[in-house]
Amino acid sequence: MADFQHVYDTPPEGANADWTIPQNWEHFSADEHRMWDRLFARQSGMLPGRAADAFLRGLDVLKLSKPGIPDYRELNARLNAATGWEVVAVPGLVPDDVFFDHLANRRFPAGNFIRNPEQLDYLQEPDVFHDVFGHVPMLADPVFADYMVAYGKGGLRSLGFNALDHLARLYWYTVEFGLIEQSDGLRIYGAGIVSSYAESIFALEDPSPNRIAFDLLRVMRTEYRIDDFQQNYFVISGLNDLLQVTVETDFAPLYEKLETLPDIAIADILQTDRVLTHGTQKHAQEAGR
Ligand code: HBI
Ligand code: FE
Repeated sequence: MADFQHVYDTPPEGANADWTIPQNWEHFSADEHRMWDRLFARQSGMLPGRAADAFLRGLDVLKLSKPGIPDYRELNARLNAATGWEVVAVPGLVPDDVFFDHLANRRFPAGNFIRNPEQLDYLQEPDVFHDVFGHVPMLADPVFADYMVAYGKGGLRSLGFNALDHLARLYWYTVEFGLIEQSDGLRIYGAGIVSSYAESIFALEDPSPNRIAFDLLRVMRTEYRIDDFQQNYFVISGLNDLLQVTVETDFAPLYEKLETLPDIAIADILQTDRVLTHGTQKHAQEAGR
């Protein structure tokens, strides 16, 4: 985390105790709005046939095709009407407990800055495009919106079990890098994929990664990296499954069991996995990883 520009261990100047700040939409420059439009045009043009139906519906319901960085006063009126959620501006990454508390209360924290042209394809910190284009459309889906609340509540509980790293993997392999099986094929619902041009193609079409059926315990054992494409993608068969498993599971015994089980490396396949596509791991080998 050290090399992030926007990480704070106490609320920065002007921020509230929960790290929120005014979006101050008027402060965005024409260049920053143009950067949003450039990213939006590139992504929205390539997502039909790749993004999950729920994601595409969310883009439409929230009218995110309107040019420029969305003004949360307008965006939240629509989002609130859809699922009771709202987007709140934050300066950057916030502490886990603050983050979970926002999610548990139907508030999605969005980084109040946008990447510069050199960071077009990747930046490690979530900017407003990653957060609002990547995450917010799915929050307009009632089932996914309830999953995110359940996740936030689970996150707060996980802190008491010192089980954050296991729970963070669930977030990583669903909310950030999740795939879903639709009747018309595999689709993307994870924000980290859907906001990335290259990874949207890699995750669905490249022969390199493994694509494995989602299993809660298996995912919570699986390590991840934040600086490269994933080598394992986990596939749910429906948003309801994700919500059910999160709401119905008693995580306390799960955390105890996880303590006795070894982690799984990022590209490994287990005998018990239901493998949808067995990857070549070409991407990993080429890069000498
Ligand atoms: N803070 N603003 C912000 N956005 C995130 O996505 C975020 C965060 N803090 C912690 C965090 N994500 C992850 O550790 C989650 O797995 C909890
Ligand atoms: Fe994210």
